[in-house]
Order: sequence, then C-alpha cells, then structure tokens
Amino acid sequence: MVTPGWLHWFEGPAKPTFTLPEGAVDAHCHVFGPAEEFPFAPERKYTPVDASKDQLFALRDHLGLARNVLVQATCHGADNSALVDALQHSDGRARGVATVRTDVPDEELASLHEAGVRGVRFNFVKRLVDVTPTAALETIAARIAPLGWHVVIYFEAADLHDLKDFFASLPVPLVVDHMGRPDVTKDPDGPEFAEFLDFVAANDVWVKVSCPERLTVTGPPALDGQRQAYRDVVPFARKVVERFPDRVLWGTDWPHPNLKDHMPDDGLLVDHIPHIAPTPELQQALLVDNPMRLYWPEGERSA
Ligand code: 0GY
Repeated sequence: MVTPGWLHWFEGPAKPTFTLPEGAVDAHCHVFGPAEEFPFAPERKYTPVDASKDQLFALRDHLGLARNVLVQATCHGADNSALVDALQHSDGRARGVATVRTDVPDEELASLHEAGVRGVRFNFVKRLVDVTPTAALETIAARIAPLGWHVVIYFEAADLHDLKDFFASLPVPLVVDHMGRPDVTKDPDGPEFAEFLDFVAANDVWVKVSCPERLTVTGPPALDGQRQAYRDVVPFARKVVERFPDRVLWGTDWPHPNLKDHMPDDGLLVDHIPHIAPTPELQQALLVDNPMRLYWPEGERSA
C-alpha cells in the first residue's frame, strides 16, 4: 500500500520558458518500481507511487533535457535492479548512483559500472534509513575507489559538524545532495552555512543546488505559473553556484519523494534555474559541463 498522504507528482508540467542549454543534464532523479516488476525493499521507510523509466524519460524530453543521473532511492534499498533497468534502456543517456553493501561481490560492481553506475550513495537522513556505521561506509568507499566512482552524501545541515571529518577522510570525490539541506530561515552569511561552504572549499566536494521545493519555508510554490517560486532558497543556491561554478550540479528530484505540502510543476522548477545561475556561463557549467565531466568524462559518444 502506498504511504498514506503520499503526493503524486505533478501531471502535465508547463513547458519551461527558460531554454536549457543544449545537452543539459538532470543530475538528480529517481525511478520507483514499477513495484510489480521491481518490488520495494522490505526495510523501506515509505512506499511511493510507481514512477517508471518511461515516465522519467518523457519528462526529460518535455523539459528539454538531454540526460539523466538516476539516484538509487531508499525505498529500493540495495537492490539496484530498477535503476539498472532504466540505465540499460536509456540509449546511453542516463548514468546512475547505486546503493551497495560492504559484501557486494566484485562482479556486481563491475556489472553496475558496465550499466552506467558511477557512484554510490551514503544516506544519513534518519527518517529515511537506519544509518549505516561509518566503518562499513569506509569499506564501501575503498571498494569503489578503484572504479573511479564517487560518493553521494545526503545529510541534514545540523549533522555536518559531526560528519565532516569522516566525509573528508573518504578516498573519493563527494557529491552533496540538496546543498546539505540548509535551514533557509537562517542567514546565508551566517556560521552554519559558512561551515558548509568551508567544507566544500577544503575538500573534493561537488554540490547539487537542487530541491528548493524541499528546502523552502516561505515559498511561494512552483505552481500555477509562479515565476518567483522558493525565493527564500535562492540566496543559498546562488552563493554556492557563484563560489563553486565548476563543482555544482542541478536536478529535478522527480518524482519528489516525501514532499508533504505540495508537488511542484517541474516546468517551473526549470524556470527557477536562472535565479540561482544568472549568466549563460554559469548555466552552461551547472547544467552541461559539470555533470558531463563527472558522469560522462569520455564525452558524448556514448549517447
Ligand atoms: C531525495 C530526497 C528524499 C528521499 C530520498 O532515497 C530517498 O528515499 O532521497 C527525501 O525524502 O528527502 O533526494 O529524493
């Protein structure tokens, strides 16, 4: 049974008025099931509505995106089969971030790589996972390092202080989901966000300036043609984009799991981009050059 109160993604998104640069990448999105073919994990904390690869690829085309980076969601645990199936049906236009356990066989890592996986995700958000001990995560990071993969980390801002030394010790590049979930009621120039920015500056860290719909407190939501959506998040995202133009990524987060308040119109989420990356140069880096360097370093010939 789908989790009570689960919000279905927005049907019939607007055509963006912002024209994405050619080759733009949605560097954070998910597939869910379909559960009949790819059952959800027994240890999951929520059961979503199915969100298939075909629906994701249709959204990609509608919005004017060229590629997707699929991130394994916690509802599928360490069973990456739905993600791998999507990668294999993407004509080389999708890459992935998987979840693996310490005992993942070498052959499985090799076949994930062959399918297009280029990273693993470590999730520290307590409502989503029973947090894995750091020793196990160190083992996983050591296993994936020789493949040239990175680690995607998802954590709440308040937990960075305790986790940052561990993160810095990992032997691979790091990619932070949703800007480390800043509390946007705080000052973007204040000490908490400064600690995050310092952490990024001091390490091999990339940042997804994604999910304003998840981080916003005062909105307004990206619905009904709203062109000024999530203004409270903009100063945080813009600061990251302008300070680290070569290490930022953007993604839709479709199909937006666990939103409680509203479902954004994904077309309007695209129209939000020029607020956080105001120049064509910043947009090209955020949407094309950076994700291509991280996920398609061999260039476009695989697409
Ligand atoms: C996101 C955010 C969330 C969920 C997951 O793997 C997941 O279940 O990532 C969330 O609930 O904040 O990135 O989709």
